[in-house]
Amino acid sequence: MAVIENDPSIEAATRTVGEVGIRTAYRTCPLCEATCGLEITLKSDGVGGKTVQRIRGDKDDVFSKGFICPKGSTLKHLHEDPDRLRVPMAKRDGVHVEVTWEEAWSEIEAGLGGVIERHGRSSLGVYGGNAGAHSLSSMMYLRTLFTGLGTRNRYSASTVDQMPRHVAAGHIFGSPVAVPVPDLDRTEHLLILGANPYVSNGSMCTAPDFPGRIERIRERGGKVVVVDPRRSRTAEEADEWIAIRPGSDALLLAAMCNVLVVENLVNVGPHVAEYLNGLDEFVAAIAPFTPESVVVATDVAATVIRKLARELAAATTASVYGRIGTTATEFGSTATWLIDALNILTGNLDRSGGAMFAMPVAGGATTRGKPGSGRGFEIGRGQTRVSGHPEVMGEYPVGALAEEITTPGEGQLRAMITVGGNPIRSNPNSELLAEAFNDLEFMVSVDLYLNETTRHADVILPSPSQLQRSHYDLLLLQFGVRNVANYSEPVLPLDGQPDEWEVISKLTLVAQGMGVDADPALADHRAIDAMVRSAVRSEHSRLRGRDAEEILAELNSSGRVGPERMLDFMLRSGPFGDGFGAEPEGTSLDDLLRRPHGRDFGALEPRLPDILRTPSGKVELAPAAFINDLDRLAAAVPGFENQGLVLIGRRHLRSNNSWMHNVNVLVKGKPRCTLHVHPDDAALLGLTDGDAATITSRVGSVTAPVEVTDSITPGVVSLPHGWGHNAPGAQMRVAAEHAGVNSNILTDHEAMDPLSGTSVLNGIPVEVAVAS
Ligand SMILES: Nc1nc2c(c(=O)[nH]1)N[C@H]1C(S)=C(S)[C@@H](COP(=O)(O)OP(=O)(O)OC[C@H]3O[C@@H](n4cnc5c(=O)[nH]c(N)nc54)[C@H](O)[C@@H]3O)O[C@H]1N2
Ligand SMILES: Nc1nc2c(c(=O)[nH]1)N[C@H]1C(S)=C(S)[C@@H](COP(=O)(O)OP(=O)(O)OC[C@H]3O[C@@H](n4cnc5c(=O)[nH]c(N)nc54)[C@H](O)[C@@H]3O)O[C@H]1N2
Ligand code: SF4
Ligand SMILES: [Mo]
Repeated sequence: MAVIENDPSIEAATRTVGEVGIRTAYRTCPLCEATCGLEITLKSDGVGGKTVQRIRGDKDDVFSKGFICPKGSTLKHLHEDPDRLRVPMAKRDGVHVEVTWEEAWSEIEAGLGGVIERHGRSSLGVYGGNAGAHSLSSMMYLRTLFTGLGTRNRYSASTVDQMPRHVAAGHIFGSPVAVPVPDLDRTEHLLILGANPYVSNGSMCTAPDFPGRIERIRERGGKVVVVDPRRSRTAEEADEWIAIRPGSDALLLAAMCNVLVVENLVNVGPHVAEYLNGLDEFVAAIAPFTPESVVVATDVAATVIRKLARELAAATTASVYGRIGTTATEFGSTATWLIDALNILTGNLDRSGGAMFAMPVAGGATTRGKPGSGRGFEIGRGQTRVSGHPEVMGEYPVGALAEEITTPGEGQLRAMITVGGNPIRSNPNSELLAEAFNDLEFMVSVDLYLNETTRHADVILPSPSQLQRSHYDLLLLQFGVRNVANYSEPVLPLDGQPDEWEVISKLTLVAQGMGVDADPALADHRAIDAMVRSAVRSEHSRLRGRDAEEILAELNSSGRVGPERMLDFMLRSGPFGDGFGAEPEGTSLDDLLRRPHGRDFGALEPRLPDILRTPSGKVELAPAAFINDLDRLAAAVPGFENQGLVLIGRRHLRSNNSWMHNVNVLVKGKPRCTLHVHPDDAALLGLTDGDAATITSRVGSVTAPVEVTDSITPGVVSLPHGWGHNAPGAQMRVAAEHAGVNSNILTDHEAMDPLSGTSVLNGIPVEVAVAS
């Protein structure tokens, strides 16, 4: 990052206040999807070293305006955590020891090379974790790794998360990233299903201070309704909480659509009607789903279902929003389609106060290519070897990963690479997966820690800490509730460690067989060259017909390389960019460096029809995939009726999936990994608060302390995921003292939404008993 530090405009991003050696830096928090601006006070020791003194919300941040959660200030703790890896680790006789980068790369070359030689490239697998969505390096270079490996065996946390959201967007709008987000700042009615933004701070809807934005809906006389099997923090703050049986949201949503049709409340509006396909087919398909037909399955009264639909139709503007409680379920994709359908049928798609599309400042799939139509979306361009699960967005379901490793035959996975993920805690039936990982011939991880997953790796390559890296939310700002751009430069120096993009790039080159001396800079030069040349050739690019050499020369004149150079290109060629001279007021990396609090490009604006990439150039309301799935949905109704106890997940504000439990200020206090049980169920099961209960599912069993609470519906129990930090050989000392149990011992790798390959993490049949 030396190049960046020599840039004179850098000084604009930092200011020296009062006392000599104290400096304030501004950066976006990369920990969750809220993209909060942080104000970081740094103290230099006079001999080149810097320490973080304080981190608080940046009140001048154009998007977050000072909002911050308790995790944001712990970037300091993460950086200083003695357990965080700073040098590569290699396994010697089953124990990880520190090695030099040279040793690490040689071992990787020999290990991966050996597997490729013995079994071919189809024996390589790769898993990209959630941390990649929050890292500029990963966003820029992981795709090259994925393709460079020459294997189709790609897996990611998307199939334990938001893949149904992409599948719905893909079929309806033609692009899997054409994701409508609730226009939080202008809506008068917000219906939330299976999301708890007071705790998660929002997901697939980038909105710093989501809670404040919800409060303002109510302040301006609007209404907020939450559908959740738990009276979550968000439900508590809402006007209304509707308890629902886990996994049954698609039925509720179908019945709401049915009510709109039957009661003549459908009003698509002229703007969307012009581009709408499939309304008649949709209406016919939804006809059997009367409110009465779903009451027993959903546990929601028919009167309530009618009221939910009528209120949605009557609101001046409204938006329906669903998250993990709707996606990581058996009908995740179909439920997400029905959420979009409700927004369409009530005239709320693509209008102010409804469900709108962001215009990403750095561009993205929805700003590139021909506007208004495209090739559309398909899945199944490949199948998993063992069970024939279809490919979705270039990857396979994580539920299939273990069997792909353990089942012998042509194409059996023999080596794995994980980047920024902890699948041994986050994936279903993670014990089975752990056993499978033991069976691998070679494994490499890129991570910050020696944890439950990376302890299986032969070599672990550390990424620098969040504060040592630059940042731009390339992915999350595609789902923003405003069009915003914010670039953060590294706050602390790399201390001799390679940057994350260099690690990922070099790993790609070594895996490609280019040798340990391969220079990531060369690959980086080639990549930017290809990007620029393709843009000047593209019929639909702003740079069409421009001189590629001239643009490359201009990019290079800054001296930037790596993610910064690519980001500069994306910003300048993006929808708000300076177009390399065409639009002097437009943005660029230099522009953002002069604006350490970010640049706001305003509220969302309608994007139909340009955002569409369907072959028809229409919004497809009745894609065959979903219409056909309604039979499966109807057939599931009796199963809900005779259901025993089911398990769902939950999150805590002071936690972040599996990996921030080594920060003492976040984990101290009452244990959080508890089983929530309703008082009626507790009485039936003979459990009292604080007892240890054994929870058993088809695939596994864990014992956790019970927390009796009426915030959960009878018949449902809840355990958070990401715990169980007692794995031998892991090196997370604080986390080990607050180990908790791993809820994914209970989730079933075979249970998935067939349309997206997403695992069912909510609504797991379990038995609960007093621990013996
Ligand atoms: N039962 C159940 N299971 C779930 C869920 C649930 O609700 N219930 N939620 C699912 C969801 S939504 C998700 S996204 C997944 C997450 O699944 P994963 O992505 O597999 O797991 P995380 O816990 O997010 O682990 C992140 C990993 O990245 C590392 N890391 C952190 N920062 C960086 C970085 O900057 N660079 C690199 N290279 N590594 C870094 C951490 O040390 C950790 O090992 O879990 C899923 N699992
Ligand atoms: N503090 C914190 N913030 C996070 C994370 C974290 O671990 N901790 N993880 C981040 C990640 S990776 C993600 S993907 C997001 C997730 O963001 P959210 O989806 O908002 O996350 P959750 O808090 O798990 O909320 C899901 C809600 O769905 C409910 N639910 C469970 N099953 C069902 C069901 O069948 N139907 C309905 N209607 N509701 C159901 C649960 O009770 C829960 O309240 O959060 C992100 N932010
Ligand atoms: S909500 Fe918390 S963790 Fe998420 S970006 Fe903001 S400060 Fe960071
Ligand atoms: Mo997630």
